[in-house]
Amino acid sequence: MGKRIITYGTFDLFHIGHVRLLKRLAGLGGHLTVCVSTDEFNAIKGKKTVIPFEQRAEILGACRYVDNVLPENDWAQKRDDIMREKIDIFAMGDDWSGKFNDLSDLCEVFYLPRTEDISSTSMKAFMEALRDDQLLEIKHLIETLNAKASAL
Ligand code: C2G
Repeated sequence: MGKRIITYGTFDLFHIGHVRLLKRLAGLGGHLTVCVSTDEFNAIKGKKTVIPFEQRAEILGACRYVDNVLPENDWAQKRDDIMREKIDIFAMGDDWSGKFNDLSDLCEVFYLPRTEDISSTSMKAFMEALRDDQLLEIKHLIETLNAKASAL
């Protein structure tokens, strides 16, 4: 019976950084629970997501490294979750390093290195940029067509 692990996050635009974290966490023990931030909680975190909670939770449930998916509704639920789920290890990416050490009376607390050069935020920015490029291309096309039309 391996150790029981728990982690928390938004997991918007599921990407390789998320996969690598979950794979490493699954390697630490025998059972991985992921608590996914609800849309309401993300509003509290000041995070705007692209993918709604139900789909983010379903995507995580389909991940081979994940055994259980729970909603994360607020900052304060971690202690109750750890006790109820009989968690041995709480782990997060190291952008949270030190932030949850108060949980160390309940379980081991680990922070794992983030995957560089990928984030939901950068993916959103890339998509926004693409949209601007496309708009610019359409604008030039319209100007060309207008120029041709007025030359007729
Ligand atoms: N992560 C990572 N590498 C990345 C991006 C994210 O390892 N390139 C990790 C983060 O460190 C985090 C997890 O993936 O452990 C989920 O990241 P987010 O969805 O950004 O989670 P966040 O919004 O930070 O929410 O109560 C804790 C919060 O809910 C964490």
